[in-house]
Amino acid sequence: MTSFLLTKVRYTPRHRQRSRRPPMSHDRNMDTIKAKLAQARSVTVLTGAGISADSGVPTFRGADGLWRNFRPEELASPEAFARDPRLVWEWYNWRRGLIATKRPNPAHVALAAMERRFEHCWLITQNVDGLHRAAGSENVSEIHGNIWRVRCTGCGEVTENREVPIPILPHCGACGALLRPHIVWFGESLDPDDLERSAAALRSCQVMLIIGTSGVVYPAASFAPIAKAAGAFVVELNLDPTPNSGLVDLSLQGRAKDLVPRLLD
Ligand code: BV8
Ligand code: ZN
Repeated sequence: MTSFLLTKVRYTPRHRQRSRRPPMSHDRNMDTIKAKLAQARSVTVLTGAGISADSGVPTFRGADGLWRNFRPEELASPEAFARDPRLVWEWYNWRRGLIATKRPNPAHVALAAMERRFEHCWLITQNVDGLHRAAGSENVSEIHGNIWRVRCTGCGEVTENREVPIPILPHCGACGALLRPHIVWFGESLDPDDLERSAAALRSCQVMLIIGTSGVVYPAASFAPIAKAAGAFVVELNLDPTPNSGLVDLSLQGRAKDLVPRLLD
């Protein structure tokens, strides 16, 4: 019944907007982006939680971003960990349990393929879920860390840990001190090498793709202007408009899993 109705609706101009068929400008914009990519030797990509939403990973600012009514910023901070490390570890344990069941979606997979298609292609992600590497991307800067790594608060040793569940309040095998997630928390600086590598990729690309990020967390939120100032053609692919939408060359609204693979066909 529904599908028939839709088919019918598709052909009356007044209802066209509601039909799933993207507006003509959408296709024309997609062709423009593909033409820019066809001329590019170096492409830089910035991703956020939106690219993993189609894999079922909650975003930060979406309705599903809250945990026990705590805003992520309240838990992802050194102050929160000092105040109540058990609570913070319970939150990360919950996210690890959730992410462990998730797989890369067509957007992650398309970006891994894109890496092989360009002379230079660097992917800067704000996500700690590890899904880009799981999809086969290698040229990746995980600027906010990775949820499958832990760091000792005593000797600083960083180790891979994929235990689900992880014992709440895990301790270091070497020195016995408390372990913390090897993740960049609010108020903490990013790894200087990651910043260096990201800046080089932003300054040397002909095309920058910004995918699935609300563009409110710094320094990642300052990356698009850097690429733009260096002459790159900057494209935003996002479900909703963002503060970036006004400064990029082209902003397409839609789901990453639908839009990103189309860049390669
Ligand atoms: C620092 C790890 C030095 C934790 C994270 C300048 C101005 C103002 C504030 C600051 C500033 N400089 C520094 C700050 C402070 C702070 C900051 O930016 N605060 C914000 C809130 C204003 N920055 C820092 O503290 C950084 N450190 O700068 O150190 C310093 C320190 C103090 C003061 C000066 C300098 C460290 C920031 C890193 C924090 N750690 N993550 C963890 O994951 O557990 S940030 C975390 O939040 C994520 O990694 C990500 O970066 C951010 C969430 O944003 P998004 O990923 O974009 O997700 P969001 O849900 O918001 O949006 C999703 C988007 O996707 C939406 O637009 C939606 O429409 C779209 N979408 C949804 N579904 C889909 C989709 N799109 C496509 N397809 C779909 N299916
Ligand atoms: Zn230790």
